Amino acid sequence: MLLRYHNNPIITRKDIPEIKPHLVDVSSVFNPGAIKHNGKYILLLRVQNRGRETFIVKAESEDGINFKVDNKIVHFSGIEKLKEKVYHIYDTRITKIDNVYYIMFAMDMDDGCKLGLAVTDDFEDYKFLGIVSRDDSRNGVLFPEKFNGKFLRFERPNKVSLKGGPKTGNSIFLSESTDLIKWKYVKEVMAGRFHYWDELIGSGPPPVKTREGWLHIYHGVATHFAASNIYQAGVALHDLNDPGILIHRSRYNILEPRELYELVGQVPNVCFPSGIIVEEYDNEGFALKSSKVLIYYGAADTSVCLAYTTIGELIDAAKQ
Ligand code: BMA
Repeated sequence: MLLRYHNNPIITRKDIPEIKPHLVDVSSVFNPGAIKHNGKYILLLRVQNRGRETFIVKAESEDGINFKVDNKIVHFSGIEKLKEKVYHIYDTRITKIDNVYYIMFAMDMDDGCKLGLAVTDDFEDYKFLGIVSRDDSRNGVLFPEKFNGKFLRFERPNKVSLKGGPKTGNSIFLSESTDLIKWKYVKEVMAGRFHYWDELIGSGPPPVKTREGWLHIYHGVATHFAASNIYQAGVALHDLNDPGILIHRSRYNILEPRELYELVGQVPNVCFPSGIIVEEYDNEGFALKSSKVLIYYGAADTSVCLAYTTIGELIDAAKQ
């Protein structure tokens, strides 16, 4: 359903400049957060070196396709003050609220994976705001506006353990906060569909406001009785006033590993959508049905890819 860019992948390990001492001859680049800032397309890339250490690096583009990767590593200032050890920061999701950009990410710590939050207004200086989940959780995505004075997010508590693997999850929760730091669960909004394409699930990019509801792209994992984990993308629509209400959810995935760069790599069979850029909104802030949509995804935990669609097509897919 999504249309792949014909020259995928758009960013590979070869596009990452040498940033000594950490990034030399890197292994992979994938799962980027995405947003438009001052007319430019910005990606926050997840880059892994041969020590399996993870770094976030910014890339910038005029057209959303040809990206120039920065020659410095993003530093979330203040994070160095944490007493706990942070092993990895990864899978950034970017949301603009009131003219600043919030970046939510996963943090691998000794007591599991936590959600972390940082803020920037220029993609030059980033401030770490804190660890923002008590439980083991991943795939935190902020809504771009407040609801009755409260911030909302979807997140995916990690409560399921795959054989031999880390904790993962099969349900997405809505959570709320007044200060962005302390969060509480409101309710479970979506559960994995056992035996189908989305047995385990987690949000993809942050939700998009449309006239028909909040458009929510998510990833689903088919586990094939532990034989193989296939990561695909799907789409759902949630009530505009109460995103805890799921209105529609795609029966079929909208993107699945088919191309060689998705089927083969450091982790095979992965399409992991993490960034979305919607080109046109109306003057009340709703994405236009006719608007072009760019979806950035990690392919096989190895490279960054791009796929196109429109808001109208995503809505139709959610209703199928
Ligand atoms: C998930 C996350 C993603 C990754 C995917 C496939 O659990 O760790 O970052 O892309 O697995 O390995």
